[in-house]
Amino acid sequence: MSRIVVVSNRVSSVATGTPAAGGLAVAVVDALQGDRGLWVGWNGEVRNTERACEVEESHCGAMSTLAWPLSSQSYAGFYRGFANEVVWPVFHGRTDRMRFRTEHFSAYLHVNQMFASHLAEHVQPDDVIWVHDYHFMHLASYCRDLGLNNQIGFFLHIPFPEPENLKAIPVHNSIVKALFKYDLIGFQTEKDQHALQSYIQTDRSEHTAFGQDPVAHQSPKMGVYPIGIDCNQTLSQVQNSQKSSLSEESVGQCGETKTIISVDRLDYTKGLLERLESYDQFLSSNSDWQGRVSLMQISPISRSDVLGYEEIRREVERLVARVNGTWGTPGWVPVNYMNRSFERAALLGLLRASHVGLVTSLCDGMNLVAKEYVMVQEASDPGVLVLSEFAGAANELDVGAILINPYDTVATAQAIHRALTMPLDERKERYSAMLDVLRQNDLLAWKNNFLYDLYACGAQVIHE
Ligand code: ADQ
Repeated sequence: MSRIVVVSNRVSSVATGTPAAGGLAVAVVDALQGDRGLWVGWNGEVRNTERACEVEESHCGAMSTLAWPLSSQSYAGFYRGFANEVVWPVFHGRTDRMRFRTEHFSAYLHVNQMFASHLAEHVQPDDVIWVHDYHFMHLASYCRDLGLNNQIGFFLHIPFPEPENLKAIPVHNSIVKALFKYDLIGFQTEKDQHALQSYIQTDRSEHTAFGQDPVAHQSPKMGVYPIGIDCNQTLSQVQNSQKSSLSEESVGQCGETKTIISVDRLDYTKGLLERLESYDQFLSSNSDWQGRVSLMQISPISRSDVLGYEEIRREVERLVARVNGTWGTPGWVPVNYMNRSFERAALLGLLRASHVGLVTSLCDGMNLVAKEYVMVQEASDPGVLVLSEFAGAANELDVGAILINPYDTVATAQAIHRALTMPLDERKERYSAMLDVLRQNDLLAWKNNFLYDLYACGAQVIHE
């Protein structure tokens, strides 16, 4: 029987059972519960050398996992260098943050090639390979070189950049050519798919090197598969959190206080600075809310050794201190700022107990926190989602969220006020419209739609 073989950068959080504070890890764990298959990736360790014998095998439900360490050279070039100092910023529209170095790209290729070799050893001919995210854009290409003829699909969890941004990466041709070796490329939104298609069109019409390459004329199948959440599991997890008193203790310390919650990795794409400025603006223009509202900002530290992340952390800390210093009183802390990871049930409990969910991403593939916030609300008294129009989730949750442009701090402050004062009937109406969407486009739909298309598209293709 054919298995699903999943490739993603990290598998360690599953194997060790530590809570994952990243969308991909959370989604992949939830999506594959109960599936028979294999999950391969980096175990999160960095060693001096890379040896094939260091592959660790373990089990996660019905899935087996295979994970291995990276050498310090691969970690620096592949992970920190090309993946997170080139692809991540450029794909999120931040070409100004790109630091391209040829040796980092070589390390990226090396790691993709190494993953392909591991796959070649472990996959069976009828396995279907599902590759996740921007760390592995060249993986199918190396798999084909090694003679793997399996169907291989790629899902991009982050946005795809507009052609003018993509072209800032000196090796953009190589990236797109490599993507063409997949049978199926999946995106979060139409806009992302359109961005790749317009790159291809522009390139063909300009007759550049890539446009003249025959491979460019055999486009792989592409599709839009907005990632969702496992609605029932999320609800049952939040029921567990109600058994603990964490949410009641932490949210709404005294009866009259309302809580705004924001949960995101400490990353410059999430609009943390803009959010804090907006909250500051809100407190400044709504003095009657001073002492009656608090912002719970949960931001696990992420990629602290990647360029720019220490800087954003310092900036966030400075702004939190400024807002608390300006508005705080002996009995009231305006921003409750935490860097820790939470058990899933506890985190969902905090989301449920908060009156407003505030998502201000400047650019975001989807943003699962927005979906989780809506899913766990109490139907009889739901909170309000204030959502950046630049998060992929806005394409679906526009039916009920208050959409904002996070750069417009005055309008965001007004949206916060509107959310805090929204009448119950309107809150219920908005919540129920969003709930319908979440149930329709849930995690199972995402997985099934992608795999259905992957099985369907590659069956008769023989890769030379
Ligand atoms: P992320 O950028 O990590 O994901 P997001 O989609 O919001 O962003 O997912 C974060 C996940 O981690 C959520 O499930 C959240 O509950 C969890 N989490 C966050 N902070 C946590 C904490 N302190 N403790 C425990 N859990 C925490 C990437 C892309 C997104 C895309 C996802 C999925 O950047 O755009 O939506 O992948 O495709």
